[in-house]
Amino acid sequence: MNLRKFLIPILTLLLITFSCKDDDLEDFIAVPDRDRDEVNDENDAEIRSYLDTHFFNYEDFDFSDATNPANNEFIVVLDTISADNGTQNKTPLSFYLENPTNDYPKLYIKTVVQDDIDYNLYILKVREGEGEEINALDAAAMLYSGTIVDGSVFDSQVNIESGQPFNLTGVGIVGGVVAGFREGVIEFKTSTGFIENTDGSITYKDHGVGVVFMPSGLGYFSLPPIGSIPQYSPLFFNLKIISRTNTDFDLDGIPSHLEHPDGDITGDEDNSDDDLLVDFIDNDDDDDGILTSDEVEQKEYEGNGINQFMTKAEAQDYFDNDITDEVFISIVGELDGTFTLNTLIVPSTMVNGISVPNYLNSEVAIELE
Ligand SMILES: [Ca+2]
Ligand SMILES: [Ca+2]
Ligand SMILES: [Ca+2]
Ligand SMILES: [Ca+2]
Repeated sequence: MNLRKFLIPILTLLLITFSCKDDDLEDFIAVPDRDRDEVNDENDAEIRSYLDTHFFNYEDFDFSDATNPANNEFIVVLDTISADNGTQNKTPLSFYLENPTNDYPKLYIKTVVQDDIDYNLYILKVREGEGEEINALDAAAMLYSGTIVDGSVFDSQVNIESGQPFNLTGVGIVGGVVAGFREGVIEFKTSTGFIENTDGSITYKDHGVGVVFMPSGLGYFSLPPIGSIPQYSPLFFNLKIISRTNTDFDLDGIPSHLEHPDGDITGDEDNSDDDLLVDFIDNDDDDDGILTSDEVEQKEYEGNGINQFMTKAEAQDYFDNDITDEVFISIVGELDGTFTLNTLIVPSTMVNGISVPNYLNSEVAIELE
């Protein structure tokens, strides 16, 4: 689970730094990081060359009917185009990049800005997924394998039951994932559920399937985890996106993704009181001295309470369009087949003709019972 360990090299570096004598320290510092722009240009060329010379097993996927159950078992396999193995007539990956259509498969570039550099993140989308959209502040569960350009695998998760969902964004000492991974994952949607097979195993259905090709600037750059990733190496992640869950880093009852409506997790736009903490890590968003969790009411309905809704989407739709101040938060399935519906009552007050939640209005400081 190397993705979670990306903080460890930094920690190791600090330990080395602080345990070195002055002479050693000079030696150590004598190898500065390479220039990020220069590395990015090299990495991008390397990825483009890979896309020109490799194909994927597109013949094994039914693009005429993406929800064909047979597609649920599909795993992307990348291979070299070569006369030696009889694949000289295969369509290179770069074909989809250069000939964009509305049909799948798609290969496109997502520009991700980090360290003042516009990085090219290449997204191969075999199937987008039929389930829920994923937010950058969510936790997400997925099957994946991570490889470097020569195809060697440095990390993988092949069994969803054995894995915990990843926080896509790190907060404080809780590590997230590398930026390229997060920005790739949120391009897909989740599964719509699973099928229980006769042998008791589970097959997820209609999940997002694809590959993310990232330059090292969106990966580990000069500090890969100890193991098989060279410094400055582009990374490829082969993904099957299964599910998403809310996070609530500041424990104020408002899911993190509802606290950054503009979607920019690094900007200061989502900081209602303009203090040092953006809303999703601020437990008193309007700085009125009353915790956000005391200005909203968390509600939970079990069993019969949600019988009127057949799906999450129906429940969400109901509360989104409801005239009350009740907001849909989540439906959590239990092992016994029952569900718990979580909502929030968000009292609000009219300000200049607009309804503003009390937890975002420092003029209204009413602590709920
Ligand atoms: Ca929160
Ligand atoms: Ca704040
Ligand atoms: Ca908050
Ligand atoms: Ca408050």
